Amino acid sequence: MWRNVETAPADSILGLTEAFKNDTNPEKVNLGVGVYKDEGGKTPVLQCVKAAEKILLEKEETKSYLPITGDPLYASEVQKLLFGEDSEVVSTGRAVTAHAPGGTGALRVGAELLKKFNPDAKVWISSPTWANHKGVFSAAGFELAEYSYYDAATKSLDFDGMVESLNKVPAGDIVLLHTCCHNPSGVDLNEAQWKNIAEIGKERGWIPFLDFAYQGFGESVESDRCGVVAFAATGVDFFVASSFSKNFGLYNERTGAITVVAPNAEDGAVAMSHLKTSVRVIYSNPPAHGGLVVATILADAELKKQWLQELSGMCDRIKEMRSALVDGLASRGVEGDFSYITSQRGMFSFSGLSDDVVKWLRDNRSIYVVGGGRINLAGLTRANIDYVCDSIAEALKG
Ligand code: PLP
Ligand code: TYF
Repeated sequence: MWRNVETAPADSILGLTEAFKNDTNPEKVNLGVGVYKDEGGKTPVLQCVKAAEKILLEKEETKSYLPITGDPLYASEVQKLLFGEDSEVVSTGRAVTAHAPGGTGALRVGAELLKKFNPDAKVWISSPTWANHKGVFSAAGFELAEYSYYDAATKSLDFDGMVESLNKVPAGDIVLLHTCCHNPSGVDLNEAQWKNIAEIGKERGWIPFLDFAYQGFGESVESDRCGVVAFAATGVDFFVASSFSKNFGLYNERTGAITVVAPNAEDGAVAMSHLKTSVRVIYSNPPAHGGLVVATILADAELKKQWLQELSGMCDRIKEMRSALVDGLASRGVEGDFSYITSQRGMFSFSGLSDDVVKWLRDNRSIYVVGGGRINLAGLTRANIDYVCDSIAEALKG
């Protein structure tokens, strides 16, 4: 069967991780894959997760199937986190939520549902975007188009270009938006800009699909949700794909959620019925553990407090590394203004490093950066920052 089939290309980011693992240089640094690392270079299990797991181990009585859409407590806690405890979206019941296997699973289930009822729509993605967005929506049968987002010249948001593009998106098409901590650029919209974009969406009649993979990694869980709140305020239909891989450190537990927001609870119930049908034929029902951990933490005031502290600890460490990188380059006399690195948010920064420099860093210093110059700031530590700054300074001297 496979004799005449060409080998598929490997995922470029995961391929970089493989190459890093095989590198024997003791000074090697992985600034590639989007995984949080602590000051010791480890991706830790959060203390609140350990505590919740202890409770679950004691309490667990069965491994029987969860409902198709997962644990109901998980769905309700996810909604409160997404929209805020007092949101009318939560109290009116016009949003429906299903546990999906990771943010990727949530995007794919949402895509299936949209394809069913909007088969001719195009999906508009930001230029640039996370590579797997193209993969997921193409796999669901959608044609893709790009809207302006990042301005490489100013290393900031091209808001005027974005507005111009989104004003031209036809009604019924789907617009995929990164709610915060844009991957790969680290460049986000502010609250006023979100309100503006939400109004355009309402006026033009396109369907917003919000990818929310980094809630709490920008500023706080509250301020990072301002895009979600802006779309909620318009009353239109929209979709949200949540991921708890990063903010709960539950990467391998495949913990995410797809939330469909409808104008009223009756429409929401119809959406939910079709969401169930889609899930049923893809994976039938979700894995339990990650969802139960998240629900246990969010429903318990003490554990939630602990989680928020740990989350802001991760966020603060990344911010510290952003400043250390900018200062380190300046103190080595590297030409150019790198201050944009401290204005970008989340785990990533488009560093502005060329592909030649990226290759030089890998070949000569065992520093792994994704092609295009995306740096995962969480890969930096106080122990490796000088080595990285020295290496970049040398690479840029040419
Ligand atoms: N969306 C974006 C923008 C991401 O960066 C990621 C992960 O890196 C995801 C979705 C998917 O996350 P998960 O690992 O939960 O599938
Ligand atoms: O670094 C990134 O952008 C992601 C990370 O199943 C990732 O590609 C890796 C594996 C995976 C999901 C996300």
